[in-house]
Amino acid sequence: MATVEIQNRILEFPSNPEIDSEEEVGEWLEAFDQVVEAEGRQHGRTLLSALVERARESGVNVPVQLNTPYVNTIPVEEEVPYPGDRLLERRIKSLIRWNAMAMVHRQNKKDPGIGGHISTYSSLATLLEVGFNHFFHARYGDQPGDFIYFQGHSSPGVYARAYLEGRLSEEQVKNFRHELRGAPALPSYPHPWLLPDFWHFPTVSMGIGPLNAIYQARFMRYLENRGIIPATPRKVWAFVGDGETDEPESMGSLTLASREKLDNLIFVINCNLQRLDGPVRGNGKIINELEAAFRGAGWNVIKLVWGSDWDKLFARDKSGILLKRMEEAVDGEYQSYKAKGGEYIRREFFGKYPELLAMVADMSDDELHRLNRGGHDPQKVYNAYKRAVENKHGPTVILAHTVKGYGLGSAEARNATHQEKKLADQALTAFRSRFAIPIPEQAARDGSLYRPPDNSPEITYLLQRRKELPHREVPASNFDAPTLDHFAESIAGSKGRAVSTTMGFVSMLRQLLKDPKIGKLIVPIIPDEGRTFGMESIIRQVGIYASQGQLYKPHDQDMLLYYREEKNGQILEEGITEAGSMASFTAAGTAYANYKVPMVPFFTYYSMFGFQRIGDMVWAFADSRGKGFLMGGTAGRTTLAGEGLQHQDGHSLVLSSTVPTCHSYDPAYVYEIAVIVQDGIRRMYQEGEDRFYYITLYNEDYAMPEMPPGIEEGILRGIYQYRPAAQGQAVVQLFGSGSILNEALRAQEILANKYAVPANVWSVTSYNELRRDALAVERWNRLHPADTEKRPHILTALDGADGPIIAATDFMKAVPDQLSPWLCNRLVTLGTDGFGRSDNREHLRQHFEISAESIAVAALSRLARDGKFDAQRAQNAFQELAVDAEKIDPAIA
Ligand SMILES: Cc1ncc(C[n+]2csc(CCOP(=O)(O)OP(=O)(O)O)c2C)c(N)n1
Ligand SMILES: [Mg+2]
Repeated sequence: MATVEIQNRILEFPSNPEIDSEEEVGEWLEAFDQVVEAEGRQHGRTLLSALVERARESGVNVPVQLNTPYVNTIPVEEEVPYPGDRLLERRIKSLIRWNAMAMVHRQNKKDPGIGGHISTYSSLATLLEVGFNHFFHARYGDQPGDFIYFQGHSSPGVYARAYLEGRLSEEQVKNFRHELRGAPALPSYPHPWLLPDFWHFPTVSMGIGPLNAIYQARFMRYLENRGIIPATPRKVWAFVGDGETDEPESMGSLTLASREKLDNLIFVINCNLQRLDGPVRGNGKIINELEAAFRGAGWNVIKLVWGSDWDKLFARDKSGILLKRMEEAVDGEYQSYKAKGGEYIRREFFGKYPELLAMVADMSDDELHRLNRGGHDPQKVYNAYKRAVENKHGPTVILAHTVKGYGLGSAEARNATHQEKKLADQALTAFRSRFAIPIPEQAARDGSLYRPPDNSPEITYLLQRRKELPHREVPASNFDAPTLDHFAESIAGSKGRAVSTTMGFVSMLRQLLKDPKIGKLIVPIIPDEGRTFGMESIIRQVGIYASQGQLYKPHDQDMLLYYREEKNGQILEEGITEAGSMASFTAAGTAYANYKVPMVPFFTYYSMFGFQRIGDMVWAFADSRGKGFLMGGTAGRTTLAGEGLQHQDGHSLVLSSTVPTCHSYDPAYVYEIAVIVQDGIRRMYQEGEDRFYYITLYNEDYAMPEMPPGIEEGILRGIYQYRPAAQGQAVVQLFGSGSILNEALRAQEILANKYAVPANVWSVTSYNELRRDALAVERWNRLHPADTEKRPHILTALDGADGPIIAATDFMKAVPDQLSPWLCNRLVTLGTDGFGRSDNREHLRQHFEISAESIAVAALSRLARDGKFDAQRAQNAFQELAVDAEKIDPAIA
């Protein structure tokens, strides 16, 4: 049998007696052991890699091994010494630990139930402190510094450090979670909305931080490759909980990071083995599970399992029994060892094998309990970070083994530790002694804060090590928004040609990309939907961003609109991931603050797969004070025909209305979009307003009219009269939005021609803007009863326009109903409540009762009820206009 074949057989059938020669294997192993002994582990690794490579070349099917032994990736002999003052850093860390704990404790004593977390930070302290003291940069030359995505629940520790640095005042710290008392205070978690010069990234909704961090690192490369910012050694650090990795968002985009070779990205996973309720993987090992997942996804994995205390035990272990025991024990047991102390560890861990027990015979129970885990050992952490920062082959993840509730005495490693908010008096004094906090016993019991004097060695060192932390800063705007003249083509209308608002928008985007001033700042983002929206020409115009350029000849290269990928391409074509696209939108929409470049993102997607799928990320975007345009394509439950209920969106406008800084518009004509986009760019980037836009785009083709004069303000505020009654004083008002405005216009004709009922037609571009205005006015009136009452815009806009209002929309009735409090019983709403169908537009609009005929009969019906039209004639109209009055309610169909 050929050698290759034998090897293959061994791998496939390792227990085949015919070929499984123990002796032969033994010889190979012995030879290998000798090499490692004589030349070191690194040499062993090199040899083995070469052998594997050779085997692959010879066609040997080498099994993939994703897990390494349950020890540190960096062997002790490869470590470099710690560069800092360990003792002083430990003092500082102790003070931060104390203040973090005290901040939460005292607040809960004062205000039970106000909440807060002490055990997440207690596990993370060393991991953060080594970063703060030795790795995180405030800036690189004139460029901003590193980005840190903190675990949201560790915020007390981040605050406590800033307090020692003097960046936060004692008053702020004392008002942790008490922001509404007229004094400087601190919000619970990282919220740029609430503390804009401190926090960059809202991370407390789990999974969003790691996902956004990946796309942030990618966006940094995008800006560099496009020549918008210079390349720097800047890093994105994401601190992630081990329980947090359960979230699909945390793990869903790992391959993007390796594919893009993001060596500017470092994940630190705080493997304290616990989440909120209990162990993360009680029956297994979260570190090994994550190692395999990250390595499989192509990341550089650094396991940081054991602290230096274990090194001497490893040195004593000649047979490998210690590693064997470590491999055997599962996380549930590792948790118990810390929860139950030294005697238990001796009995349950070391006691399993006499040889192992003998190894620790000279150690006290207390020493066994204190055998440190990797994530609590600055020396090990420093070395892991150093490797990560120096790695040039892609992203790195550090899997750091820690203890949840570290140092909290009876709360350490307990299942309930996450919910611990207060410590008993005894635990507080024990904490004070363990970490040597120089305050009187009573002060300890009260959870008093402690900051040494400015000239103390601790504060001096702290400030010396780090002049300034990365903090959020927004430069003054020097952005000149293009005026409406730049949108001339969009305003001129389509000259009778039938086009969709989507097509109109794409042309507008093409023009914006050509703008000499802001063209390069535009970031078009699409999730594999470019062709759906007719964006091929944009792909040709500015190219798709591809960090490696285009390594292949596209098959359509000889065509005008070929698939063009370029290293400095401008489009972010994200593939089928709305979450990933939203993360890019977030990186781009906050670049004005993070990179000091006012990028203007347009994320165009299937509106159905937006807010309802990634709403939490949109919320975080708003918290981040993000700017830009979300363009909801294929909008409308009846306008997107043929696709059925999973595609047809009739509710994204309801969902978008819930986000405070999101301004939602449902335009019917391209000139409306032009006015909204122009003003949006001006307000967000020139005026510096914290807002962003959601604009629906439809795929129905119709002639786009030229913009009538004097309606810009109406478009922006949400309503303008588009076509008054041709003859006579209107007795009914028809509201239409988006593509359904055309149905309202047709209804106007039916009513005039068949029933001699004059009606005005209004384009309602935003019910939500009108509602927000009315709410603000109403609030002012409520608060100022002695002043002259103000009127909401919706009422002044309708001055002189009498009769019932029939509001028809391709969205749910809840959208126009937002105006009910002010339009009272004048309002009749027609919308698309219920599941969609796969039929064509005509049938869908009949089904949902928003067709022109349905609008016309709704008007007659309402006029009849008001005594303004003959009731029987109204009833007959249903038959005349073929509207089935007895069909099933679409809301429940
Ligand atoms: C999306 C989301 N779901 C649930 C929570 C509630 N929550 C807060 S902390 C936590 C447990 C965190 O465990 P882990 O990620 O391991 O972090 P640790 O505190 O252990 O460091 C949970 C479930 C949340 N913040 N976000
Ligand atoms: Mg955890």
